[in-house]
Amino acid sequence: MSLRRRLQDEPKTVTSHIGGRFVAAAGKPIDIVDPANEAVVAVLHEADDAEVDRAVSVARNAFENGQWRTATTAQRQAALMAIHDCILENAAELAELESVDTGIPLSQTRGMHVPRAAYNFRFFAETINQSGGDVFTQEQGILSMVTHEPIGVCGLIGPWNMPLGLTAMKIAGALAFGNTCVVKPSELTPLTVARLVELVSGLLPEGVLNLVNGRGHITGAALVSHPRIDMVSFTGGTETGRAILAALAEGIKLPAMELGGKSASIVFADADIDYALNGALLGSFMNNGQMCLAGSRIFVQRAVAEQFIERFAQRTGRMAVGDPLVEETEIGPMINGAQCERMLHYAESGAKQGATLLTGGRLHQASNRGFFAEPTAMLAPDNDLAICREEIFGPFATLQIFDEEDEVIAKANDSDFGLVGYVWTEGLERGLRVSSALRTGTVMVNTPIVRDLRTGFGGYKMSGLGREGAKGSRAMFTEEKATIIARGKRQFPHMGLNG
Ligand code: TXE
Repeated sequence: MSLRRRLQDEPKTVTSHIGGRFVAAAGKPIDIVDPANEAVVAVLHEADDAEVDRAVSVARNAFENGQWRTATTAQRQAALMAIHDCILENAAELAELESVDTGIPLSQTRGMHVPRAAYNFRFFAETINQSGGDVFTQEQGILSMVTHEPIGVCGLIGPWNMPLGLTAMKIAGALAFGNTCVVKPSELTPLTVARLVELVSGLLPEGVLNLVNGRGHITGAALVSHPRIDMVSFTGGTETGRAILAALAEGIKLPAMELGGKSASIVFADADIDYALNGALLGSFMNNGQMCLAGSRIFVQRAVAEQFIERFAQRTGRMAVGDPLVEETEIGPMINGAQCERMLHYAESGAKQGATLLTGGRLHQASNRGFFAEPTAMLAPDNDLAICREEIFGPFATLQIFDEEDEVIAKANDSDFGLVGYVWTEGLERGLRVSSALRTGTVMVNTPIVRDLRTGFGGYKMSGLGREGAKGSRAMFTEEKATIIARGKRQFPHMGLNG
C-alpha cells in the first residue's frame, strides 16, 4: 500500500519530540491535509507555552551539562555523517512524505530536496574540520586568539515551501558548531521534519535535537520569546520576520533571517535564447513557484522580446499540472486554498492595473479536489504593478520589456527585496558588471538556482539578515571570543603604589 494511502487510512499523529521521545498527544489538534486531494493525512497537536518551555529547558541542560558542546570535531563529524547516511537510507520514504505534505512533485523531492537535506550534514561535517580561528602575534609579547564558540540553544523556525531541505540546513549548521536546538517546522507541513527527528535523534546525545509543533503565533511565538534560547534562525515571510525581530530585541538576541524575494531574471539580447528560456522557466516554476529565490520577475531586452515572451507563454501553458506523485507532473498543487486564491487575486489585480494575461490566471480544471492553479504569465507595462512588487509565491511569472542595461538594472533594483538576481548573457564582462550593480545577496549568471553551500545565502534589504552557508552559518551559530595572552611579564604602570 502506498504511503499516501496508509496516511489517509490512518492519519499520523504529530507531537513535540523532546529529549529523545515524542510527547503524548495533548495540545489543540490541527488537521494536516494533502494539498493534492484535501484528505487529512496527519493530526498535529500544538505545543503550548509549557511544552515549549520544557523543550527549551531540555536543550539548555544538554547544552550546559551534556557532551555535545565539548565533543571533539571527530565525534561531531561522526554523528553528522551518521545522520547523512540515515537520510539517504530513508530517502524514498522522506521524498514521498514531502510530496504528500507539500504538493511538490516527487521528481523534485526525490531528485533534489532529500539528497540536499542529507548533503547539508555532510557539508557541515567537512566544514568544521577546516573551520579554525585567527591568531595575531604582531604586538610584542601579546598573543591574540580569536576562536568561535557555540552560541547555545538555537531556535530553528522553518517554512512550508521546502520544509525538509531548508530545516535540515539549519539543524546541520547549528549542531556542527556545537549547539543544541529546538526546531519548529511550519504547522502546514510538519511531517518530514518530525520523521527526520524521529529517525536521527538517537544518533545524538539526549536533548541535543528537540522538536515542537504548532502555529506560529502560539508555538513559534513562545519559542522566540523564551528567555533561555540564545538565537533564532528563521526562514519565512517578511511580516513574520518583523514580529520575530521585535521579540528578540527584548532579550538582545541575534536573529538570522531568510525572508521573501521578488528576484529579477534579466534576459539580454546577446543570451543563448533557448538556454535562457529553459533557465527562466525552471527558475520561475520549480517547486510549484513557491520559492524565495524564484526568478519570477523577468525582464527581456526588446530585440528578442517578442519571440521570447511568446515561447515563454506557450511553454508555461503546456506545463503538466497534477498529482505530485505522478512522475510526469511539473507543477503540483499550491500549499492551500488561501495560496490559490492569492494567486488568482494577483492575476485579477494585474489585469486591472494594465498587465496582459499571457496564459493561466485560473484554477486548474483537471480535478475538483486539491489546490491546483494554472501556471500563469503576465506581460507587465512597468515595474510599479503589485504583481511586479509583491512576492506571490506560486507559479506566477511577470515579463517586462527593456531597452538599455542601465534601465534594467534600475528596474531590477527597484524592489523592497534583494535576495537573488539572474542574468542571461553570452558576455562574461556584462555578467560581471550587472552582477556588481544588482543589490542582491546572490547573482546567478546563466544558470537557474544553484545553491553552493560554500557561499553565504541571504538577502539585501527586506530579504533578510545574515547569510546561511559555511562562514555565514558559523557567524550565526557561534559567538566570537578573543583571548589575549601575555607571553611573559609585561611592563605597565602600577597603580596604587603611593597610598
Ligand atoms: O509564512 P510565515 P506563511 C512568504 C511567502 C508566503 C508568505 C507567508 O510570500 O506567501 O511568506 O507564508 C512561523 N513567531 N514565505 O504565512 O508565517 C510559522 O509557524 C514565531 C517566504 O506560511 O512566515 C512557520 O513555521 N514563528 C518563504 C514560519 O514562521 C512564527 C517561506 C514561516 O511562516 C510566527 C515561506 C511568530 N509570530 C513563506 N508566525 C521563504 N523566504 O522561503 C509564524 N511563525
